[in-house]
Amino acid sequence: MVLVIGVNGVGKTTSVGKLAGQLKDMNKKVLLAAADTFRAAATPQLTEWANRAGVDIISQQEGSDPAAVIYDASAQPNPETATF
Ligand SMILES: Nc1nc2c(ncn2[C@@H]2O[C@H](COP(=O)(O)OP(=O)(O)O)[C@@H](O)[C@H]2O)c(=O)[nH]1
Ligand SMILES: [Mg+2]
Repeated sequence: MVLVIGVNGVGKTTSVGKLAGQLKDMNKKVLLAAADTFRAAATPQLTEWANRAGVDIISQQEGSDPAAVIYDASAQPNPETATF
């Protein structure tokens, strides 16, 4: 599991998108968890990166509990999918 934390605008989402693509190229099974439920459009932005990289993403609606998103993602059946 990779947890990405940082202040607004430092490039977290971009870096996560790039990492997801690289890990996918390494034949890793990647699952993104969109736990920034606070900032407007954060989830659609990460979803676009997931689509570009061709990896799965778990998200909930804006304003939901970030911990619930992480819980959902960590509860996925295949432990190899646990890359955030
Ligand atoms: N020059 C440059 N810009 C970047 C880089 N990574 C992200 N950005 C830009 O910085 C802005 C914020 O990036 P974002 O990934 O949304 O940041 P987040 O708020 O931490 O998720 C966007 O306009 C990105 O295109 C980088 O490595 N170099
Ligand atoms: Mg972001």
